[in-house]
Amino acid sequence: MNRRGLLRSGFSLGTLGLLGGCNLTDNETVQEVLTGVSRFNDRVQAAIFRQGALAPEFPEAAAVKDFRYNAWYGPDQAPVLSATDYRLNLAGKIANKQSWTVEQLHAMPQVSQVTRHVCVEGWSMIGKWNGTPLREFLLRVGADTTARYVGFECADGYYEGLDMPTAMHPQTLMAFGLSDQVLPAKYGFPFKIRVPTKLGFKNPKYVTTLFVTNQEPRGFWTDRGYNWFSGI
Ligand SMILES: Nc1nc2c(c(=O)[nH]1)N[C@H]1C(S)=C(S)[C@@H](COP(=O)(O)O)O[C@H]1N2
Ligand SMILES: [Mo]
Repeated sequence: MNRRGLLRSGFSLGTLGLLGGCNLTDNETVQEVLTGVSRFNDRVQAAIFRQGALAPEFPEAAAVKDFRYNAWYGPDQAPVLSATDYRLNLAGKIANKQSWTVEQLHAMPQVSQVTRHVCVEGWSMIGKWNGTPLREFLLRVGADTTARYVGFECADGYYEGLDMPTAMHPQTLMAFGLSDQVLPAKYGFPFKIRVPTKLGFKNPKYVTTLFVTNQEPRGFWTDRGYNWFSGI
């Protein structure tokens, strides 16, 4: 049995075993037990995180030009941030908390990446993103990279967090471009955190605040029942 299969069966057997001992009509108890198992699952996944394992990259021709949009509201409601007034706010365990303009962000060295975005809702798509490795940015602003997490707040009220190994992962980008164009508003202008080793919902768009912390940041969809770790 491979590791995934083992985890899966451990999960379901453990869940059944735990549920056997409580009143199955008591919805809240069931929910609490399941949430507890899910949190345990997060810790197991973090423990087996293969440091440095890379998400597959694809030839440029595999990237779609018309990328799919997703959020809990339509593309017309997506926040449109001003290229001149926007500021990225920094908070928490960061030495230089001066805010950043779009111009300053765009001036950082950039790389490109053709990777697959996988949404938990059951679709995936290969896209090409341009951006700066988040790692470079964190080092530039003097982030305490011995802290455990990096958290994000977004212009639409969305929020997410990454464990530090994922934030420092070479493929985790502050993506400023999609399909060789400046990242359009609905895809996250001025940037989206592109994390090819994680599910789509751990890729926050239109980020307005970045913070470094030892307390696990909440996640918009994690608060609604999905696993916090959600990746490799
Ligand atoms: N700020 C913000 N970021 C977000 C979301 C959102 O609703 N708001 N949705 C997430 C989900 S579930 C997915 S699949 C991707 C979709 O990104 P795309 O519109 O670039 O395809 O953004 C993620 N980041
Ligand atoms: Mo998603």
